[in-house]
Amino acid sequence: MTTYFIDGQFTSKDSLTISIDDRGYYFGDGVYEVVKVYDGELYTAEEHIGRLFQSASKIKMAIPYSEQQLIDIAKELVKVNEVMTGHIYMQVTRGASARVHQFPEVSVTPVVTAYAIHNPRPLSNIEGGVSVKSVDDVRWLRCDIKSLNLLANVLAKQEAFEAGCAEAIFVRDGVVTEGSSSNAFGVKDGVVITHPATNLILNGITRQVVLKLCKENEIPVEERAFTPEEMYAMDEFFITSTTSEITPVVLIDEKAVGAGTPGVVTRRLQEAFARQIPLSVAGD
Ligand code: DCS
Repeated sequence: MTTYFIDGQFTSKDSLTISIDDRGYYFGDGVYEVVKVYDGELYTAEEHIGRLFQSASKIKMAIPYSEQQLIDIAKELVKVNEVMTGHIYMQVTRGASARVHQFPEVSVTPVVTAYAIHNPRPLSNIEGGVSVKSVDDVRWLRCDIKSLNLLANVLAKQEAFEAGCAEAIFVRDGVVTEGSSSNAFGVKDGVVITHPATNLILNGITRQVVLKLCKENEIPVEERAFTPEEMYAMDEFFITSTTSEITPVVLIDEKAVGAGTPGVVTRRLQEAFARQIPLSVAGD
């Protein structure tokens, strides 16, 4: 039986209870993280938990644990659930309190919930690439916060799925921002181009890893806004996230990207990425 973490306790899914008054349930009033597990070890856990605290602080919520305590909880979940390749899901809501919009009394403690789940690397997408669909970015203006409020992302992903695509690519005011649950990158004439880390995107941990790998491999990068027209004319395109890693995009709005197959810069970055995750899963 899978062991979950809620409110200070490790427990089975069947015996855990969540209050109907939880503000995550009423308002999506909380923040979350997804941390990858490779070879039974957390990958870039400090960065993810650091971002969880930043997200919480941006919504004026105090997490009732230290960063190290949350990392220890995540490690324990990986261990007791014997997850080798998978991920941790962790969320913090502002707690349970009768439904009024303003914050509850300070005595109401935020609720931390987490679980570990087996989830293989999406190797067929990583190898063969995916199709994406551009969708209007109707999200709020604080996309830098990894908030539980994901309705616009859910609707965009559904629209993409219904069109037979793996991901929706958001476009706001004539600019490509990011995916519904990923960051978006183009490659033109050997230069990697991605939206800068402003309030309009989530500064993905995988995005940051990719920018570091570009630097190490002397691949030039431009962090700048680009238009959908530029996107269609890219030689290569790829999306990144904790679970999808570096996934090539071969079709955008039914138009082939470059030659319609994953590009050379994307492949170089995938290889560099695979080299810095535990060896036993690099070919998993
Ligand atoms: N942009 C958005 C809107 C996201 O939701 C995510 C991750 C990313 C970018 C990529 O960030 P990371 O590289 O830090 O993962 N979304 C998580 C999710 O909801 N499931 O998996 C990852």
